[in-house]
Amino acid sequence: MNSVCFRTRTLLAKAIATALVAAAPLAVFTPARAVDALVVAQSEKPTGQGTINAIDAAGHKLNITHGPVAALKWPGMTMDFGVAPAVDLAALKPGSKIDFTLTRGAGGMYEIDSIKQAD
Ligand SMILES: [Cu+2]
Repeated sequence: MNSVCFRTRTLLAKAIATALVAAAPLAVFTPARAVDALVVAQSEKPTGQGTINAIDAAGHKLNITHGPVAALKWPGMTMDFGVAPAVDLAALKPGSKIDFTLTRGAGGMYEIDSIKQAD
């Protein structure tokens, strides 16, 4: 092996090593993983805590004074929420403190889709 050939091989080896190091971080952000991360983010429901002021059983709605909903950048407020049909309102009472999750209903408005009594 002459010295020119040795030098070429050394440079080639260095180039391959550099390319592998450069490619490694990119492998973490393949399109497939980016899509996975997006799906996970979308499946995490906004959560809130509040106190029930009034229950509209016929309209399947609650009036709640809730704290900030960080995921939606909502401040605390008092408001009416539609409640998904699967949620049983019979066990709830005005004054109950609740943890709830939100999902976008058919009309695009957020509605409560799960309730857990917090007291
Ligand atoms: Cu609100």
